[in-house]
Amino acid sequence: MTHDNLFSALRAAFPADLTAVAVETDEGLCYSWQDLDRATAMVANLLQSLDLPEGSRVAVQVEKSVEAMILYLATLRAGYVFLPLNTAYQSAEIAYFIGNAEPAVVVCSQANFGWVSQIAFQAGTQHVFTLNDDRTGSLLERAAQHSDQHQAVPRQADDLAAILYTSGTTGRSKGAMLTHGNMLSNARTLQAYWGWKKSDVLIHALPIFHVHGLFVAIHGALINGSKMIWMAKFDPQRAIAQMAKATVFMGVPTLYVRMLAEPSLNQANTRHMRLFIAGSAPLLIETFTEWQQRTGHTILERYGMSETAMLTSNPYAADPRYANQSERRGGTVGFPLPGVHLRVRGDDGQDLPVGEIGGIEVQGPNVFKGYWRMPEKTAEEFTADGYFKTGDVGKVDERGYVTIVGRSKDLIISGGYNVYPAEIEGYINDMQGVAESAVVGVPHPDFGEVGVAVVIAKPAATLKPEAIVADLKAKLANFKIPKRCFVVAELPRNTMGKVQKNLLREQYKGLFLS
Ligand code: MCA
Ligand code: AMP
Repeated sequence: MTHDNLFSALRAAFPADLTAVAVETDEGLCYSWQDLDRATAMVANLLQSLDLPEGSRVAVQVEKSVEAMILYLATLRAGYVFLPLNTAYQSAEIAYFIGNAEPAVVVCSQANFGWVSQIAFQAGTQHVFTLNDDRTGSLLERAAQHSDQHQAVPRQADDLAAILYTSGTTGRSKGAMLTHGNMLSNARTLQAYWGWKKSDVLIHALPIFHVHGLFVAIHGALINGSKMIWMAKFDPQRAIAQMAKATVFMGVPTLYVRMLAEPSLNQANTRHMRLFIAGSAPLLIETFTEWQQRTGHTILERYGMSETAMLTSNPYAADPRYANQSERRGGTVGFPLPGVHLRVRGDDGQDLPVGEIGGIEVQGPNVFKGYWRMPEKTAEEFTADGYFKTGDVGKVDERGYVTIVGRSKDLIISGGYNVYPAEIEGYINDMQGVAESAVVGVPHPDFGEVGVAVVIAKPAATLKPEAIVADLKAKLANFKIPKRCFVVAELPRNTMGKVQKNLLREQYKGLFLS
């Protein structure tokens, strides 16, 4: 059934006038709807010509570009499984993802072809293409030899469309398996809930290797037949300048903090805008309020995960399910989206009454299928009655608004990217002379939260914090590097001998605040 292919649903929403502009880059390059249709057909035909086994993964680590989005859409169109990888990931990280996912196709930049192809071929990948951010590379050269007509490969709602790796508090990263049905249902729900209009124009300013930029933003615009203004890299001044011709903006809180630092952010320059959406990390109430004062717009905060796409949202308009409330309440993530069941449970597994804090569990058509080749991990994260345990801690108030108050998972969210202390500690603990380490998140004015490493040396060993940081930089994505490192004599422990990270967070909480 072709209509269950997510691409087919997005394609069906293209406007009748295919010559209209679908994507305009902030450098002034325009792509029509027809361009998207033809280019995705050519890349889909190229992928299909490779005779890949059913369910093959296409792993992609390339800079943000419209062509990278086309590759994503073409992968859906050809019925394969898209696996996006953050461009900050270095060789050890990429080796793990490729080794674990065993993609049939890998696409990387020309600059990284040497080391990426070596990893890929060792993992059994048969095809490695290049795609650069200036519309060059072997992928496009090869695709140009294929037809610009293509019939989307039939897919069932339950078929895999993408795998998104998300790190774990313990052990290695897990690949969250998202289906065509997961993403299509979420896109349709958000289209209605956020009141998308035919005339909307989205400023696309986020990276396209995570849920926010790849799914929420791209699906949101395409399923509505709306134009996107495409920013290869977020720049606060340029984003504000684009608002005169746009209506919707999506960003992680750091983007809002950075735009607030620009004198050009005012009511006049944002008058054309209809909706500002924030998510991926907690939006400080100060940011929410200041934005309201400066622009007259109330940011709509929503909450989601790689495993579930979007789960809750503040209302855009009156929500009949919640006494027609339309207030976007700062500090909350709003109501469960239509179709999403959300409950808060205590440690004993019992539902908690209104206002009480516990673990957030969710169920809905958007909730993923499980972790790639990890049935035990998947089983651990679901309750017997099929709810997914988010690892977020929160409450629901008497009006139905959900507030996230913390996380039971040991996770730092820095500028919208997830950093797992356990991963960083593992690398530090392997360094010569290190006895033990603890990485904690502390408040940061720009990134919201950043990591700080606290390290103990082995007896008689001398450790230099700069050397530890330099060593980490050589191995890990840059956003994971602790912003400060301290070598100390001991770590605070409870009576069970467990490191008390809450005390470390308290001790270092003022490091970046003036
Ligand atoms: C960059 N740096 C960071 C981060 N980004 N440090 C900590 N956290 C970060 N997020 C550091 C780099 O390591 C580098 O340090 C220096 O900043 C400059 O790097 P550059 O790449 O030039 O930074 P930037 O362009 O200013 O990037 C900041 C950014 C970016 C625009 C806020 O991080 C970003 O686009 N974040 C959005 C992430 C996102 O899309 N998340 C959605 C996940 P040095 O010079 O020392 O090396 S999806 C999700 O969470 C769920 C499902 C949801 O609900 O949406
Ligand atoms: P990821 O693993 O990148 O999918 O990150 C998902 C996590 O981001 C969630 O489990 C939350 O902890 C966090 N998150 C997403 N949106 C929000 C939000 N609006 N407020 C607080 N935390 C959020």
